[in-house]
Amino acid sequence: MTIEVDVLTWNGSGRAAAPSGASTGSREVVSFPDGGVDRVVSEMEDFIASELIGMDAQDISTIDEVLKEIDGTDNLSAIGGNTTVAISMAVVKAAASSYNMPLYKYIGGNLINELPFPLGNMMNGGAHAGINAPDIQEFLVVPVGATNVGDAVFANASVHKKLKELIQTKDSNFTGGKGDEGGWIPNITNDNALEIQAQACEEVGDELGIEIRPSLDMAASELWDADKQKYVYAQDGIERDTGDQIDFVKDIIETYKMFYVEDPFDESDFDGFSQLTAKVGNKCLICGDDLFVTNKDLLAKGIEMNAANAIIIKPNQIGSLSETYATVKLAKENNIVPVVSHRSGETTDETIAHLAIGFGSPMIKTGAIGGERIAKLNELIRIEEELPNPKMGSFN
Ligand code: 2PG
Ligand code: MG
Repeated sequence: MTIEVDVLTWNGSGRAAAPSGASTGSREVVSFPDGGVDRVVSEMEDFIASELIGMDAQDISTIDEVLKEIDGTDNLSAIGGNTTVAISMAVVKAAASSYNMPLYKYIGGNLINELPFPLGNMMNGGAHAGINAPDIQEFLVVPVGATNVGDAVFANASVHKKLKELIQTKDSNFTGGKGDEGGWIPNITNDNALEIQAQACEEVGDELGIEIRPSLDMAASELWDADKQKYVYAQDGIERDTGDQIDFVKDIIETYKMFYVEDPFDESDFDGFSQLTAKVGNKCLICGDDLFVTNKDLLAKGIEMNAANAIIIKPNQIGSLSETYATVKLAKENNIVPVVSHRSGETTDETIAHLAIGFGSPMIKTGAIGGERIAKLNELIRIEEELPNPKMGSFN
């Protein structure tokens, strides 16, 4: 279920819809109140709208504050973070449209010209797939050698296609099934998946003449068993304590030259993150998603502990665009790479493509295949076409 919001100004309009997650972090704001979308729409719409009508769409921080006051809870559980974030995004889009400006320019300024590398989802496991799939949630790739977004998007789609053939060589029963984000769901071990992921990157990279690097979202909170104090890899029949997990992830990063690894530890294990980042943070992006949930205070803790060098940015984890921006700003001030991201449950809303560019995020995580993912990728390509002097973002 989702909610779509329309905001009108006297000379403009904005529309935005909220996404939803399957492997959510426990410290995210609450998506919807009891009663869900229906309750928000039937009981709250008039009330919320009547508070906002007449406010200045340019003043997003005040509007976001008012939404929090209307809600009145710490975690937006009264009206829902998906409600507030959809309003917040629609307001900013309406403000941009009132100036006759695209959203990315309204946020990032007239001189903005850097585009994000798309982090493409190739194979799914864990909470984004069914039983018998790998335990690791997302096998991803980044076409780091691409010189434009169009080529980058094509490279990701090509790896996805190549992987179908490679999966068939390992899993003779493979039916072509896909997971929540359009990645294939193979019935193979984590090791086999890592091997064919690397092979596909190399083969397609050679064919296209573009360096493509493998990456992962381990979504390790989903693997963590608090009673056992172990990460449980059901597909492989292996359990790892935190020390084993550090060695395991470090080994994967080194063996496969991973470009990016997200959530290699449970969402409460800042210390595990710090230890891994100290060991391999100079050669791989170690990214916190459930760890930070786009929350500035949690990021501040992570910065203090050197827990990560990248952060996933999902506006609906925190419930407003102004707080999302505050987190991005803190990340950039501290050389933490902000990676604007979709959710597993997406709509065709293309707002995050504009946010990634406007925020100066060098990477966007928005899948590779499927209409709701392509909506964002196509928007990036359109923006690239309209920029006078586009170039790919940089990770420094
Ligand atoms: C993640 C996301 C998106 P979800 O874990 O990073 O890939 O999944 O939206 O289910 O949290
Ligand atoms: Mg994640």
